Amino acid sequence: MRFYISITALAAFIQCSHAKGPFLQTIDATRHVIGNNLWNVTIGPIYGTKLFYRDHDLVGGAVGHYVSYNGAASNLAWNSVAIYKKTDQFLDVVFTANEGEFHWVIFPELAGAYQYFVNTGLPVLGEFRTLWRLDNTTFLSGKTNIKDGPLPTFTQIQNATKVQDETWVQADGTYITKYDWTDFIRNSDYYGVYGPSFGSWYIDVGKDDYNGDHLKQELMVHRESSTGDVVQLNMIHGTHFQASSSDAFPVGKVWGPWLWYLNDGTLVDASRRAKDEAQLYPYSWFDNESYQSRGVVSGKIKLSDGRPAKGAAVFLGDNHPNETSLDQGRYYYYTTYADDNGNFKFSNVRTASYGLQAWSNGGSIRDVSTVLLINDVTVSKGKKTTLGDIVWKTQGRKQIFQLGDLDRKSLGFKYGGAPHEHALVAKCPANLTYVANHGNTIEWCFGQSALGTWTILFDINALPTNTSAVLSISLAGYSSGVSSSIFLNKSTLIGNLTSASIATDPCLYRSGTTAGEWHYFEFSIPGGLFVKGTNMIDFTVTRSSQWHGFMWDSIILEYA
Ligand SMILES: *[C@@H]1O[C@H](CO)[C@@H](O)[C@H](O)[C@H]1NC(C)=O
Ligand SMILES: *[C@@H]1O[C@H](CO)[C@@H](O)[C@H](O)[C@H]1NC(C)=O
Ligand SMILES: *[C@@H]1O[C@H](CO)[C@@H](O)[C@H](O)[C@H]1NC(C)=O
Ligand SMILES: *[C@@H]1O[C@H](CO)[C@@H](O)[C@H](O)[C@H]1NC(C)=O
Ligand SMILES: *[C@@H]1O[C@H](CO)[C@@H](O)[C@H](O)[C@H]1NC(C)=O
Ligand SMILES: *[C@@H]1O[C@H](CO)[C@@H](O)[C@H](O)[C@H]1NC(C)=O
Ligand SMILES: *[C@@H]1O[C@H](CO)[C@@H](O)[C@H](O)[C@H]1NC(C)=O
Ligand SMILES: *[C@@H]1O[C@H](CO)[C@@H](O)[C@H](O)[C@H]1NC(C)=O
Ligand SMILES: CC(=O)N[C@H]1CO[C@H](CO)[C@@H](O)[C@@H]1O
Repeated sequence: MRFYISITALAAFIQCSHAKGPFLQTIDATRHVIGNNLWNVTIGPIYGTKLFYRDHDLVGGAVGHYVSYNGAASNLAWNSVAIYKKTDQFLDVVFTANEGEFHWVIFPELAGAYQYFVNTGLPVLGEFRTLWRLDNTTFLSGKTNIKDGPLPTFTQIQNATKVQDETWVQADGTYITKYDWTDFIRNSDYYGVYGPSFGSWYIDVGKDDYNGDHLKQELMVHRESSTGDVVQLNMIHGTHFQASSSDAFPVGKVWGPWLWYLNDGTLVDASRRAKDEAQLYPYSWFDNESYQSRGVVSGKIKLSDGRPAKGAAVFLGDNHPNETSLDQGRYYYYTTYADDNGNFKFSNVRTASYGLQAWSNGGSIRDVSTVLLINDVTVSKGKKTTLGDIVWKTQGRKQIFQLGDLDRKSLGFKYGGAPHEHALVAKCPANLTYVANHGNTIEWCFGQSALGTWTILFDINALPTNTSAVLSISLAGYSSGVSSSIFLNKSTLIGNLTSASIATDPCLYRSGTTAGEWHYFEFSIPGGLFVKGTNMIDFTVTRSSQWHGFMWDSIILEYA
């Protein structure tokens, strides 16, 4: 027996002095080294530096790892460091700040670590992130689900002229902006930065901790413009493309665990790892009762006119919501799409009561402008909540014309959904004429910004006895400073879209091309104003602001 005990004691000694396996090593009161045989990082009062992996320092002269909120105004300062949990499988090391606990979960064979944050005292905030600022000679390129390539260099930025927030124009007229490295976070399977020999990635399978809905976008990676660092961002609560997103979080809200993963820089390996992680979610090793307590929600949605809610966007969010689905962010959020028959299913939903919403995502229900809301959807641990057949009441009006699909996106219009590029809206014309129900939607541009008039011509061959109508305007996004007036047949003002009366989001001027914050308006048109034959609706921009304006989703005219 003595023999075995001394072996164990010797093993423990080796673990401390030579750092075999997952370890926490204290250098002094404010400096600790964590890692395993494959990697280690030295974490100071705020920053993690000296990130060694395969004998190479991946942080070098860059700032390193930290956690911060509200536009980098506040970096979390670690008050204490401790081993939170040690099992046969892993070591969970916790760094505690006034705002909460940041955990690193280290497995022996894993290059990288799982990370999670438990809120204890975060203020009301919009932006909350963890990040790596890494060595810019090791990492050269960025990768999101929609963009892969070299980051702009520090020299290119310094040699260009700043035109707005993190945006520069180069001598050849092309732009550099960090916002080109934006993606829809719920579509992301893995993203990060890489070079010829090393890659650093974030793989967040769960995503229910993020704020917002299907169209939640975030900045993923970029070049730090004042230092040249390569930045790998983890915006776990963000505001970059939203009108508002200020939230007060319950104590105990947990973000993560997500995986921060190191490799040799190959994308196939990172992609394979992401697929493997998806099979493991929710992580069985994460011993947290609320995290493990999950159920299933399913149902079948049919429109009140009998059509199945084919492909509808379905969202499980705040119960009795007082914010838009994109703005919600206090708790946990789930997104999916209905199938061809209107069936939907959410798996692995945390136990709670939710508000379920559904809206058109185009296709065969592209004309439906109403939003389904069902409150008090209760999810219980290990149970299936079956909502059965749900009837979604449509607006039930007779259509005169529709331009674009109702899907909260600019897709189908010129530049709609194009690769990120700053100032694309400046290529849309000042004046434009579109023939409803005839023209290809590509003749309409995704955004209206310049002073001028965009006209829709539409024919009415037989006037009904009552020509009262409703003009519905759905905007995929809006950046303030641009106002317009809407006229019928040149003479009758039927409404206006006025800056300051519409909540603004930065999407259009931050190289967004698909969506920002969704807005929906209905304008009544009294009877007796249409003529038999050709009529017209004009959108006349009366006030403009460069690169700002309206990003279109759909325009629908219907008899009331
Ligand atoms: C961290 O890794 C480096 C490089 O492999 C190594 O020299 C160093 O001893 C490691 N630190 C600890 C505490 O294990
Ligand atoms: C890396 O950062 C340094 C400053 O720390 C800068 O001089 C250099 O140009 C940067 N490299 C790139 C490729 O941006
Ligand atoms: C810097 O800008 C000048 C023109 O203003 C251009 O000729 C030169 O190639 C640029 N240099 C770099 C490194 O981009
Ligand atoms: C588990 O989650 C609950 C509620 O989200 C939280 O209060 C608690 O601190 C968490 N425990 C751990 C170990 O993270
Ligand atoms: C919605 O309600 C929550 C909780 O009552 C509150 O904190 C939040 O400010 C409200 N949001 C809006 C936009 O009123
Ligand atoms: C747009 O049309 C108006 C009215 O016809 C005209 O005054 C203006 O010059 C046009 N703008 C452009 C850029 O063509
Ligand atoms: C025409 O329809 C509108 C909307 O349904 C209604 O408010 C209005 O009273 C009707 N007018 C006449 C003359 O029937
Ligand atoms: C916009 O229309 C509303 C009513 O429809 C009106 O009260 C407001 O004065 C208008 N604003 C502008 C700038 O035309
Ligand atoms: C009420 C109204 O303004 N009607 C006009 C609609 O547009 C046509 C064509 O320009 C005119 O002929 C109508 O007078």
